[in-house]
Amino acid sequence: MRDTTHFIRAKRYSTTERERKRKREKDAREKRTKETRQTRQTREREGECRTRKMIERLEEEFSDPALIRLMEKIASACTEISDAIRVQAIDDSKGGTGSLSGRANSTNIQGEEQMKLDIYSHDVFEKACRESNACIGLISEEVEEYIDLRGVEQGEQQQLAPSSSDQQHKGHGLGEEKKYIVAFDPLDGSSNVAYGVSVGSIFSVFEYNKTTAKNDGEGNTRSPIEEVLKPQTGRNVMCAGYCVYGSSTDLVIATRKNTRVVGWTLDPFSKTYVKTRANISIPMRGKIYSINEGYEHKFSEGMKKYIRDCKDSPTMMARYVGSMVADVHRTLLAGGTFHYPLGKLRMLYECFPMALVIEVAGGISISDTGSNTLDSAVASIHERGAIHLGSKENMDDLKKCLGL
Ligand code: AHM
Ligand code: MG
Repeated sequence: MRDTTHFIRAKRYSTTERERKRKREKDAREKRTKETRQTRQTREREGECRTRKMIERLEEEFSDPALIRLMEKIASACTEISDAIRVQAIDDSKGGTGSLSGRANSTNIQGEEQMKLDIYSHDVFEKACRESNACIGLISEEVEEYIDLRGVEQGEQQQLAPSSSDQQHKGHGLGEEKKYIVAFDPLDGSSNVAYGVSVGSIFSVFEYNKTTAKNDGEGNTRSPIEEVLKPQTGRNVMCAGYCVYGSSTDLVIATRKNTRVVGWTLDPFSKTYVKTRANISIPMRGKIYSINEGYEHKFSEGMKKYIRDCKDSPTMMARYVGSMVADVHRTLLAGGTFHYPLGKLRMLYECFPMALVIEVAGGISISDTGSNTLDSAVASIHERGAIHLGSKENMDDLKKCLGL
């Protein structure tokens, strides 16, 4: 008889091996499913956390639910922009088609070259403001015309699914009157991104008050854009702020009503803005002056004298990042002065918001002629102006030099 013991043993062995393999695969599959489920649950929990308290203790600063919603949306837009800035070089090095690095091969209304990130940031900001259902119109550095949102009041607004954060606030925009106009520079200093230098977003919020808009003196009602551009426009900014994408992402908001400047720092893990500075006041005197001295030959004699005095002073130092948000943020926290006398910076979404932040924090912001920045009249939405801002005592020194 043929000896089949070896064959049977081999068969038994391979059956056991196959079973083991099958079990190994099943275990791995179950492990993967469990991990995926856990990841999804964690993300969902993080998401809930994000919408539940995207900005810590925001309600201490604002009472209007529409404004709270708008600020939450702006904060989340800033998170998105912050993330995009930090990964764009990585995406680009991998040759991704959706890469956000470099030039967009287009120019904005001021004839300045746009970066892909400028356009991306504008889109993110515009979407956020639209989704807040709180805005009647928008003004952006990257778009020539005023963006009128009145037309979508009934149609598009009804179709927008309210987010979970919307649902927490009663009256999530449906039937609620839209009354805010946001002017923004979605990505200030964007040419610095290529070198890993701090950049930022700046915004100011105007309120369109139908009652005051009616009182134009001639029985007409001013349109939202006329209301934004009426005399002493800067005094109509009800709140303003910026987000600096630096070694940390910091959101700073000034409210005229509360006369308070508050700072939040983004926790990159929970994507929550943690209130880190409850009431910022600018030091009375600082040791830093900040200006692009490369243009000194174009400056007034008074400005040249101020720079000379700073250089002669044993305590003064110069710092200039070349991103307004970063230079103003440092000026706000450390004191001193920031200047752009040549009138490059735009009034509605660069000068006014920074002037409000500095003024509410106890500092001063003026034009070249010494008038308070917020008292300036603005005739068009992209109008530019000269600006000097900073600590009271340093600004007094400057005013003396300028003969004011
Ligand atoms: P941008 O809005 O096109 O980025 O330009 C504004 C920036 C400010 O952030 C900064 O203060 C200024 O331009 C720097 O200009 P300069 O390079 O002339 O010093
Ligand atoms: Mg800018």
